[in-house]
Amino acid sequence: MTQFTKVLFGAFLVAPLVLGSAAAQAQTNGGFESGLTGWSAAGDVSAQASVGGQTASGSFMAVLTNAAPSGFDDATGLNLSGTAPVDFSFAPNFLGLPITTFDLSPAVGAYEGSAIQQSFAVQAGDRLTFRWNLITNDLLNTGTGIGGVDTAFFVVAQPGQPDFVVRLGESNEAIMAASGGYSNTTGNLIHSHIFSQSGMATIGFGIVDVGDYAVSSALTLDQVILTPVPEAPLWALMLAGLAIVRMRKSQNR
Ligand SMILES: [Ca+2]
Ligand SMILES: [Ca+2]
Ligand SMILES: [Ca+2]
Repeated sequence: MTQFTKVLFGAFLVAPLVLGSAAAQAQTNGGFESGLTGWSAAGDVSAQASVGGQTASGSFMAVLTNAAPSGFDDATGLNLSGTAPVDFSFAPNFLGLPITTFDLSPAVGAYEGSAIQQSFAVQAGDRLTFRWNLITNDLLNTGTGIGGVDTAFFVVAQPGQPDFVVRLGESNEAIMAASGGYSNTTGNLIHSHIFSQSGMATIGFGIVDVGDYAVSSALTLDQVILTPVPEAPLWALMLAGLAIVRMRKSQNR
């Protein structure tokens, strides 16, 4: 990777979080039926109909891997875009976060990975749901507790708030059989997040190699849906109005 590419990567990964005050925009293409339109991607990210024997809702889902195009990490064909995962020895930030955020312990660091992110306006109380699946070959350290377990993340960043990082799953939690070059899968799971603050929000998803570069995993994403906070029903507004009128009358006596 050239110095220019390194700088470009760093700028790309940090910029969307810095530009949190950009013009309001709606969440878009959460089903990936328009490919990666509306999303920023780093590393090996592509829209696919299926991977590891798991299929998309609709025609496409996003697939992120930590597999090298050369296939040196375990097998050829697991890198789907031809773009290498981001090497953390070159990239100072990933999803705008320090790499150490993704380390399982100080002794076991994150090595390389891929990510996707999108920014949009939210209201406090809005709910984000998405379908995810961790598909993997990386089961070498099952049961040891540290080292080598690839990890999938979900990140929420909002101006003035600490970044909210969720460890969605680790490769040793994938206990169902997979196919198509992968051994195991967590199966499709749903995650839900409620925004606590109105304004611009950046959401991000990532899959990382931990402990070494070897043995690949994929994170699938689909049905990323923002559901607006329910507005107060009419009767509740009328009751609130009545209460104010009564309060004013009692104050005037
Ligand atoms: Ca879809
Ligand atoms: Ca790798
Ligand atoms: Ca790995």
